[in-house]
Amino acid sequence: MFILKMLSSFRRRRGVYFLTVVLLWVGVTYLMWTHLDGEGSSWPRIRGDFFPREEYRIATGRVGPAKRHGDNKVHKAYSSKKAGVGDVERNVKDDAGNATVVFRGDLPPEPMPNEPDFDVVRQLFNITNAGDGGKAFKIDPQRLPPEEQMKYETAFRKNAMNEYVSNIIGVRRRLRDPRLEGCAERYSSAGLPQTSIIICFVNEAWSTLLRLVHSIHDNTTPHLVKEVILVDDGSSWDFLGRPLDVYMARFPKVQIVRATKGLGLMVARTLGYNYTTAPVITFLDSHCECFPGWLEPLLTPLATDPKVVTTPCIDSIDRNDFGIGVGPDVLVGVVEFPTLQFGWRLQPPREKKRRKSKLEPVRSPAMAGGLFSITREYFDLLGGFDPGMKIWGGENIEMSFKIWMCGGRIETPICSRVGHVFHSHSSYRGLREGAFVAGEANNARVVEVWMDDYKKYYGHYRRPMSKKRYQPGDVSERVMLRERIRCKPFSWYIQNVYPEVALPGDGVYSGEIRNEAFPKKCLDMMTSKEGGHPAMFDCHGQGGTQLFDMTDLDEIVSLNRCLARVHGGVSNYKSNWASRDHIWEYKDKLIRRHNNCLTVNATQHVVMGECSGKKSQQWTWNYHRPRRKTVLRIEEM
Ligand code: UD2
Ligand code: MN
Repeated sequence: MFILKMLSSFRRRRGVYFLTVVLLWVGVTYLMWTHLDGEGSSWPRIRGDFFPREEYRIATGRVGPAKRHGDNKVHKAYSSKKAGVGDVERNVKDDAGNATVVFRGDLPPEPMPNEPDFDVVRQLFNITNAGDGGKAFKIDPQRLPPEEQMKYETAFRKNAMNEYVSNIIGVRRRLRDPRLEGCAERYSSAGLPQTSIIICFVNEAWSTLLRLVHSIHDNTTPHLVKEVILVDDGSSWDFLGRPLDVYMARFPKVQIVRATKGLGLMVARTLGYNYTTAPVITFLDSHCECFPGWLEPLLTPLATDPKVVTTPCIDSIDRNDFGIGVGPDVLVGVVEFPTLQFGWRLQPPREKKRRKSKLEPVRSPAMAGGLFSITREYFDLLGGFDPGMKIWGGENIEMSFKIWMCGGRIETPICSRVGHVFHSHSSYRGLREGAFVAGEANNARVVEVWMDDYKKYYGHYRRPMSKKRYQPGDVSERVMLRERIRCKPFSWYIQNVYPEVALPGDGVYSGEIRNEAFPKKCLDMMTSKEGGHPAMFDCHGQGGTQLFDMTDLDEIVSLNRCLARVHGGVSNYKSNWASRDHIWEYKDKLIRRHNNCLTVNATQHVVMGECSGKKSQQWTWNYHRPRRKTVLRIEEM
């Protein structure tokens, strides 16, 4: 009875059911077409016209006038469509008061400034698959017609990199897999914590910024990324406003947070951080490209130890042709003295011995600062970035010191690779007045809070004439933070994390080096320019190029340059911790390597000569201290 009733009612409503089924089918097909790509990614399909073939670039539809940055409606909250965002909003701390979140619309991007005229460019160069795989794309700008040459030059000047070529390569390119053999098997995405990715930018070129976001989309296991937060730190370029919102609408995980005024990179990152919800935070500069498999190795150590901070291997994207040079596998990040600048070295013998295989992560005393993953737990414990720091510089050194001193460590899983454009200069320097002074003040804050009695090794602290370059401001809160979380002293850091350091004036042997045959003269590095030759010079007692330190690794260093034996002579080279040409023995006044001794010859040039013990081979230093037992020397390996 019941079934008969059902059947008759179905017959009556047949038309309605049929229509519903058809509509459903059309809807599902449409959704599948627009939202799934072939690989079953849960991220939306990217329009076909964004594939890295030449044709797509002219196919991008740009219709109607784009609104100018600033005309768009600005709201103080996210669209309610985003689940859970309300909670995040409520958690936002004070500095979020400087932020606005812009609703997305569907306006296409306006033509970019300095965009190449592809009809012209295509006739002159083969631009098909330009830059594909991460390859370089070179063009000779002399062959361009004058108006294109003008764009080429303007774009370079404004971005401190070759934006014109970057635009030809386009907003999306495939990248080869540069990882060492064994990397793919070593890491799995199962059981890893999710990360929020924070990318701060100020006046970044359209193509570099978008290529980064596309590379994240293309080369990341989707479920590992909770959200990607783009923080616009007060850009003034129109296309980074509404057109960027429109473009990013295709990535549901991308959120744009805009500072209403320039905050400087540390505060901007903190602002972005206040919008994150994942247990791990990953920071990237706005001109990076992520290689396949980059994220798992960064997250893996954090899953079991919340105090590990990981940084990828940073490969250099050439600012002229955008070729990504995959660098040596193992580089170690350090902080240089007396400048407190960041630098790279090869791994010292101690680290080489600790690592049991070539795939094992390498530990660094310091990190470059732009690209790293950290657990929310440790980031909070460390007090995040110092809110007293402005614009640019120093924050990476502060992070590095406190990560180690407060119980954690910095390591680079060498299977994680990310490209980064190293600019010819910082393009926002013009935009952010006082960037240079700010960097020095930031350094001074690091020195005051973290370096204890090692302060004196920072150049601007030591030299009274540069007092105005040492303006830490009020650091009391940061000092209290350090006490509260009971971080170790700086001497511990030097002894255990960075014992190979060359602190000017603190070497195993240190001071001026005089030669027995020329008692009024001092050994002088003469120049810090690489390849320069040391010479004998009147002693001036001012340190600088006449202050030499023998490190615990047995290098002889002045002004951050190592005395090196090259082609039978002596020159200065960037210290690297691994080259045997930089290693010396100092014994019985002779500075020697096997049977060759540092010698002043008849024409008073500093050369290498066979050791005989004659006066012109006898050298004396002013100071001597015991060796650090934590250093492993090349000879001891
Ligand atoms: C390095 C780091 C960078 C940062 C800096 C020291 C790498 C590869 N890069 O210099 O992340 O640690 O050393 O401070 O490790 N930005 C803002 N607001 C500003 C200034 C900059 O958002 O006021 C952005 C900028 O758009 C970029 C990022 O911050 O995405 C870093 O600036 P950079 O690329 O000029 O720094 P870089 O790579 O020379
Ligand atoms: Mn950068």
